[in-house]
Amino acid sequence: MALYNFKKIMVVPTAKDFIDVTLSKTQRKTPTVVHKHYQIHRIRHFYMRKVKFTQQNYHDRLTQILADFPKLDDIHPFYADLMNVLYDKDHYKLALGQLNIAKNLIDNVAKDYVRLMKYGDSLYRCKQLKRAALGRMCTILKRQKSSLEYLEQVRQHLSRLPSIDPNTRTLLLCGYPNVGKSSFINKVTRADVDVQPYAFTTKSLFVGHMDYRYLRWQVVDTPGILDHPLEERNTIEMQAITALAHLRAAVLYVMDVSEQCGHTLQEQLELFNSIRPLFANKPLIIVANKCDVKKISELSEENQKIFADLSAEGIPVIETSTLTEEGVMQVKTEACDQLLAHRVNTKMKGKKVHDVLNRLHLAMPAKRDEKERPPFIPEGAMMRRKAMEVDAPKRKLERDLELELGDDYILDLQKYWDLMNEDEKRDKIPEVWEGHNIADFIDPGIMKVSVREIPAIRTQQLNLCARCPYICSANDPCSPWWRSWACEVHNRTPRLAPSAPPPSPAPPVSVRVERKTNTHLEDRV
Ligand SMILES: Nc1nc2c(ncn2[C@@H]2O[C@H](COP(=O)(O)OP(=O)(O)OP(=O)(O)O)[C@@H](O)[C@H]2O)c(=O)[nH]1
Ligand SMILES: [Mg+2]
Repeated sequence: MALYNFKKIMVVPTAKDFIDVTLSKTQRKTPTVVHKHYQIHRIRHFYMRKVKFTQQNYHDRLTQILADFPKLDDIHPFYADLMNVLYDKDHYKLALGQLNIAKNLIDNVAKDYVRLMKYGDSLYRCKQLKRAALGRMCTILKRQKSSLEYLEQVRQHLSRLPSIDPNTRTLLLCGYPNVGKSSFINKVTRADVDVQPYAFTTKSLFVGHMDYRYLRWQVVDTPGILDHPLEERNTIEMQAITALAHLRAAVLYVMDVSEQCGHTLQEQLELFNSIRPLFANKPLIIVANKCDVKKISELSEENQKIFADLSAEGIPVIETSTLTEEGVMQVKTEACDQLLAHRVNTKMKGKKVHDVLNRLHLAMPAKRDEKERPPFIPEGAMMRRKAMEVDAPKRKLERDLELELGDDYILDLQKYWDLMNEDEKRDKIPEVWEGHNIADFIDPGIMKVSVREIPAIRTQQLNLCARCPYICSANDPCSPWWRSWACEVHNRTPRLAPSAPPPSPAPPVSVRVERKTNTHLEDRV
């Protein structure tokens, strides 16, 4: 399948760059030293080589440019017409023709000067002939300045054209500007076409791809078309017309039922009728868009008749809204099914179908005899199948438990722990803080201390503080106790620093901390 992808065309250099690059290459890649006392044939050969080398470089590069650009007669008519609309066929052909002429002229100049050089009788004369030859080649190329610039612009534009395959299954969106064509393509494909609330947002063709029935489909979004004679259509509109004329696609004619696009339904119908010849032999669907704003049933009788007439002609009218996605998938399936059926029909009418049908044979085996021939299934497979059929009790999942217990459910993942010793599953895991096991510092009787006991415990603590060898910190009310306790533990004589502030009455500390420390102390003292 020929895919039209024009991204591979090589950059076309400007005339100046072309000349600079070629001359520099000649200088770099041909010998540079020659002496007048060399034999004359050696001198002639030295300069001939330079002329031939330069000519060959020009020739190769020009040939490549000519080969890279698509020939309008060879490519699909859709692309040929599109290029005519975008770049003007005559201008394009002229530019390529000019380059071809330049190539031949350069070849002839080189041939002439090489011939003349055979008669060169001195180094000076040969050198002058070489200079003249290269000079003339460069002049020929300089004259192609505008052609080269034009072709470079065409190349840049071509490389940005969407890669539309004219032979594949295609859905083509068309209609007045601002009716919601781009919104539709964005919904059914992964394309990201600009959508704006003004006309002619889309100025060129866009393509998106989607899947339907395990097949790849391309959806082409076209710029809006206005209703005026063909001659008055601008380049933007002509791209849509070209696509309509050449792509064998299912056409989705999008109409704006709400008339928010700025064109009445009557105008949209007139455009439909004026471009109708382009829909010939193509599946056609009317997409009545923006039904979230206004439905067909809410229209005036006159406008409703427009859609009724179209339906009566056998053209499916489907109400859609790309905003709420209503009807969008219906349009997609309807259009794809219609196009598939149409393509099969066209193929059946063609000559090729007989060649294919001759090769096909649909076997309809008849019953030979009454003998029973059951399928052979290996024993191993039967066993496995049986094993699968047995109704093994389903494992109860956490989700089932959750549903069963409702609010009483507590997630317990510990029961799934895979330990060497099953009994250890429910063991408490020590909580470690800064290298200490917190359980070592918790008094089992802590919870038994009542709030009324707190002042007594506090007094006890203060007494201990008096014996503390460390300076108390006012910001850290617990520290006196800890320090005293440290003294107790280490059997050290408590000492009060002279600068230590007298222990203040109970600072505002959390009850929890107080309880913990004091009861602990009681046990130890
Ligand atoms: N309410 C409503 N607005 C829509 C719907 N579809 C498109 N629009 C709006 O119509 C405006 C034009 O939508 P586009 O998708 O850019 O229309 P278009 O036909 O591609 O326009 P051009 O590119 O200018 O030809 C945008 O403001 C959209 O938001 C629809 O189903 N309902
Ligand atoms: Mg658009």
